[in-house]
Parts: sequence; structure tokens; C-alpha cells
Amino acid sequence: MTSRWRPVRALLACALATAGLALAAPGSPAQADPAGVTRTLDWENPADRTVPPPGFYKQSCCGTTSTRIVSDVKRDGGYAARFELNKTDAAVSNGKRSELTQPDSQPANAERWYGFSIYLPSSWVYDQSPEIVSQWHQCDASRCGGGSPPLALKTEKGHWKLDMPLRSQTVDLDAYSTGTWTDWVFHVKWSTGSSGQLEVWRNGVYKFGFTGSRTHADTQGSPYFKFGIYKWDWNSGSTHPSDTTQRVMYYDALRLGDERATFADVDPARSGGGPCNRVQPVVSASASTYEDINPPQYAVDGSLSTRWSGYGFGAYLTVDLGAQRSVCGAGVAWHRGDVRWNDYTIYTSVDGVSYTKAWEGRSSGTTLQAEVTTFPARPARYVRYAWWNNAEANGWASITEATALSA
Ligand SMILES: [Ca+2]
Ligand SMILES: [Ca+2]
Repeated sequence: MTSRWRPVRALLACALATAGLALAAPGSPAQADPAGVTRTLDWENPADRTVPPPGFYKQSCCGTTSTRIVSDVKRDGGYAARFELNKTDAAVSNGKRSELTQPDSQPANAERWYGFSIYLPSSWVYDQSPEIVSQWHQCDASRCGGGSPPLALKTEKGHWKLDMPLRSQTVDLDAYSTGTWTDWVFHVKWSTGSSGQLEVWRNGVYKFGFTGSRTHADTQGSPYFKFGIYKWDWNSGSTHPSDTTQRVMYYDALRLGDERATFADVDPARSGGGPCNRVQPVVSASASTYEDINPPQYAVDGSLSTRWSGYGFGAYLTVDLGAQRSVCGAGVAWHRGDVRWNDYTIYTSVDGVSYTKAWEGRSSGTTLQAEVTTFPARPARYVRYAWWNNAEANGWASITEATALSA
């Protein structure tokens, strides 16, 4: 506690404490958070609709022009945060930025989960110049905030990119979409040695990761989290060209988790803010039994003209989502589903060993299209569809397409 920046942040902590607020105060979301979620910032708690919200501080020049709470664009509930940065804005902390930040570094070797959703409006035009939209920043021996962040999510030339300067690595995470929310989950085991780990998911799909190397170089602790817009090419003195003069983006469904958290705990899709209609990618399908010409993978090939068929009461199909998701529903399209009903049960599992019932019922018998059933969201990697009987009592379970859904 001898470095120059520590006393400043101690004062900040003191000021927050005086206001009756703890630095890491948990929010009061409508739904109780799992134990591993240490902070929810979805702006649904009225106490969080201040700028900055409790437990964060702001780095922006211009009041509500830079950062404000809005209700017209949101990932969940009724509110989200809007960030605006103009090329003419005054510099803050030596740069052009409109950000909210954790006030403190995290303990050394911390394991952390970060879930958040970003909305880039249609005004987020192509720019040859990049900007960081979420970053993890270190404190060095002399101050908190110096140097390049060891991990940053940015947009550049129409793409999402992940910057990891310590690894001399930039990962292209595909073209971004505007006019829609993009969900992110980051899982990091912070390490200055060889035990670091990173996992990144976008919209519930695993995109990138590594294990066994350092994730940062901060000898005083693990990096802290910042979000908003930082565009260094607009700093005075920069000679880098930029194609635009204003950036506006929205942020919602932020959840910070510790080592007890899981993907599903911080996944923005767990918010329940949207309808349960997002089909989750399947990496493989298996079944308790099947006839050779109708194997289980035919139930996940996207075609209603191919199917899995298995014989017998209790025959079941299982799909593997490849990673834990927040699953709130399932869609099942039945072979001859327009002329006969089917009785079936949907189970989910996080480990592929222990399954719990999520829904049970009968299909309509009036459609060949997928029939959707929903249930309270639950973490799951595996979804099982167990068949009992159909209107023809012929002993055959025949599913043309099976899906798992998230909000
Ligand atoms: Ca919200
Ligand atoms: Ca099929």
C-alpha cells in the first residue's frame, strides 16, 4: 500500500462508505443472483441509475451527454446505459473516453466471470480507426491506469477484435452487427505466470480461449474492468485518420462473477429480458437407440425431411450444446407431427450424467413445424427429449428437428 495511487482510491472508498455504499455492493435485481455473482449492473435497480452507479466511477468529460441511463434501448428490463463520445470532447485521464470503471484492481490470481451485452446502433459506421468498448486494465507500481490493457474488446474496420498485447495477439471475432444486442461472456483466470486462462463467448457461442500462459503483468493484483468507449486515435496529437467524429453505444446486463460463478450465472441471456426464442448451436447429438437409416444427427441437421427414429417406450435423443447455456425452452418437430400427437419429456443436464425434468406434455398433432415449449431458465449443456407414446401407438419415436432455446 505504498504506491501513489492507493491513497486516492482509499479516499474514494471512504467517500462511498460515507454515502452508505460499499465498493463491491451487490445490486438488488428483481431476480436473486447466484452466490458467485458479485455485482449485477443492469440498471433495473433504481439505486444504479446514477452516473456513476455505486461501486464504479466515471471517466468522461460531459455529464449526461457522455453517459446516461435510457429506456428506449435495452437488453433486459426497462433500462440500459448510453455512452457517447465526440471527437471534440475534452480528454479525460489523458484520452478521449466515455467509460465507467471498477475503482480497484482485483486480488492476485483472481478467477473472474464477466457477462455483458453491447448494442451498436446503425450510427456505428465503419471506421478504419479502432475503439475499445470493454477492457481489463492493470495497476503498475506507480499508478493505476497506465499502459495498454492486457485484454481489450474493441471494434475496428467493421469487426469485433480481441487485443492481447502481452501475447502480441489480436483475434478477429468476426464482423459486428449494428441495430442488435451482442452478448459477451469472458472467463479469466488472471495470472502473471503460466496458470492463466481465457475463455470468450459471443451470443452463447464459444469463440476463443487459451490456457497455461500469463494473462497480465500487474504485480499488485489482477486487472480491473472498464467499459464504455475509449478512442485513442482522437487524442490530441494523434495523426491516425478516423472516418467519423461521434460514437454512441449502449450497454446492459453486466454481471461480474467470482470463481464460484458459471457461464449461465453471468450470461446476459439469463436476464429473461427477451423472449425465449434464440436457437442454441448444437455440437453433437446422440440417442439411446436408433435405426441405421435415421441416426440422431438427422434431428439436428436443419432439415424437416430427415429424422431420428428410435424404437420403444422411453427412447431418447440428447443434444450437446458444447458449453453451458441458460436454457429456457426447446423446440421439437415431429415426423408425421401433423397427423399424430406425441407424449414426451424434456430433461436438461449440466454434466451429461445427472438429468432433471424441465417440461412434460403432448405435442399438438396438427403441425410438421417445431413446437416450442418453455420453462424457467436453467443452466444446461445437454438437453434430452424422451419419448413415451404417440397417437398411433406404433412404438416409434421420430423427431425431425430438436432445438434448445435461450432468451
Ligand atoms: Ca437493463
Ligand atoms: Ca432433420
